[in-house]
Amino acid sequence: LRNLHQEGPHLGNQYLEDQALQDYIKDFVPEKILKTVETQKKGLIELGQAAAGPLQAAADDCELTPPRLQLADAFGKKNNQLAVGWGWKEQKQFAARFHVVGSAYVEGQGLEPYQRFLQSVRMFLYHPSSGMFGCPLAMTDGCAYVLSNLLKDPNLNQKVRQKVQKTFNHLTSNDPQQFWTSGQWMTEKRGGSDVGATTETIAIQYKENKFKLFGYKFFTSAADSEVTLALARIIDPNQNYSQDQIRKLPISMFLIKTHKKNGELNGIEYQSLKEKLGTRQVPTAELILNGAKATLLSPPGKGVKYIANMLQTTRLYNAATSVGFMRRVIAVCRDYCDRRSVFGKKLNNHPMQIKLLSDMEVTYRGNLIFFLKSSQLFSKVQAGVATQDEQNLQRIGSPLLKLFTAKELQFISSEGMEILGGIGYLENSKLPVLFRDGQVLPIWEGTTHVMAHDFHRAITQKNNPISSYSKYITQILVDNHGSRSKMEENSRAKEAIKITTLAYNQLIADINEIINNKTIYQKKYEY
Ligand code: MFK
Ligand code: FAD
Repeated sequence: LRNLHQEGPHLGNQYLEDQALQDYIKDFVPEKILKTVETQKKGLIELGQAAAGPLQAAADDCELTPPRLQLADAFGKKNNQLAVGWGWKEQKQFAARFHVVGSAYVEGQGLEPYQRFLQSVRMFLYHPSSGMFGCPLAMTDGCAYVLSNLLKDPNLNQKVRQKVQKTFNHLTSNDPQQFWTSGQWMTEKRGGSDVGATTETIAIQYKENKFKLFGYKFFTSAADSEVTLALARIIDPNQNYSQDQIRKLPISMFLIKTHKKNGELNGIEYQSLKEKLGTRQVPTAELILNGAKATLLSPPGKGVKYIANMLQTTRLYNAATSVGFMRRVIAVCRDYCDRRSVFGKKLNNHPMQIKLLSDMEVTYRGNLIFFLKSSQLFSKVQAGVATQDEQNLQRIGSPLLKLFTAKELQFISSEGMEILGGIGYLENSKLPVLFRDGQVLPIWEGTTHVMAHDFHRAITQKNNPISSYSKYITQILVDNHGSRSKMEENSRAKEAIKITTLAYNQLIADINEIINNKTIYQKKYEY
């Protein structure tokens, strides 16, 4: 009896096993380019294989060896050390070697309109085996995107340009020794959604474009990053301000290098690491800025507008994580149902189980199409080849994609655990990690309600916004129909088209409700 056991699910090549992904991306990228990106060294096929093997092993270590903070040594000497495990360090090396961030910025190969799109597929494959290293990568890419836009400005101060260029090169490097990550320090003790009202960090100038920052950042994920973008209010040190007056000063955006040349922290003191439901692999710290030297990057008072480019990028990563997690849960569940027999037949022959798996697959496919379409629009915007209409659609679609994919994941990650029965509830089935980590996706990078308001902000800025938005949805459906002839043979795929259509119609209705009644988003999709 001791040797009896159930056959556990197997994880195969996460690119080659995903037929829906392979079918859909053909609609976005010319065949020749796709073939190259699939088969080249460190390409999609190799990444799909790593995600099922060595990368997952490093992710397991990230979970088993969470970061630790040591504020002082045994003798009481302050040392402010943040220690991370082998898996976390390995993830950083891997991300550089597999060009997870850098591939979005390759120039001169004529691939620019597809570059961000193909990089999105990379991050989609990477995230479920990343041990949440996808979090620092999101902010790294977000920072790189902000810096790349600054570099386009011919009037950028020469010294600042050099700093920006050097940092950009590190953030996008494919060399593990050169690769840096970035943080995003916005949230403070009084909150994270309404940063315009809650930011209390102040900045005092000491040289041209150079400031010292003082404040308390309440949530700083990837506290081990080499650089960060941070928000603060510039004050005149010769003036006396009340707290209320400070809160009314405009916000600016700064770049901070977290360590000095001698390895000491740059005016930064860690206070504690957060104890979290999930994302326990990620060092999320509370920290004090006590004279951290920083470079002003935005025009004074334009901090929120300038950091918004970071938000656009991180929200795409958020969606990649949500949809990537959906796919991973489904891969585990489908394989398990192919192996496990109950009441005289395989699980995948029980009608109720088929129905549930189909619902999950259909949800995944709808979200995948939405994600790919949004990535394509972002790709065109970044490459500077998007029409005005496409730019509008990208801006409008970004908050919707983030809120929609994160919410839909919760259904799949919960049902997925039940599909494996009691085993699905066990830590080493790995489904609880996805369940816990996935629960943060609707909250950080802007909650669902904040995304609904952002959508409203975007749509009211555009001319004739509703028709533009409807066109966006229609386009997603039309793209889906592009693969229809292939899909029609398959009844599950037919159902996918039907239900995806229903879901998007419902989404339009929700959006109309937001616009007309100024109410907030509520989930009510009737599948
Ligand atoms: C693994 C998965 C990847 C994710 C990893 C993430 C790890 C990190 C986790 C974090 O959570 S980091 C912190 C994230 N914080 C947020 O997402 C903040 C959420 N709150 C918002 O997004 C609020 O809407 C916002 C702070 C932007 C509101 O601030 P304001 O000051 O009330 O903004 P306002 O006045 O509406 O807009 C200021 C300017 O920015 C406007 O431009 P103009 O000056 O030209 O008029 C806006 O149009 C522009 N703007 C605002 N949101 C924008 C935007 N532009 C483009 N895109 C947007 N989303
Ligand atoms: P609040 O803004 O107080 O929101 C509370 C509730 O009010 C929510 O339900 C929200 O939806 C709702 N609400 C807010 N505004 C409205 C509105 N206008 N209409 C209707 N409802 C509304 N921040 C960083 O800056 N850097 C980081 O690295 C970082 N890492 C994080 C890591 C983790 C694990 C977590 C959980 C958070 C992290 N954050 C980080 C903070 C995160 O961005 C914020 O928690 C998030 O943006 C929400 O802000 P809040 O917590 O202040 O909630």
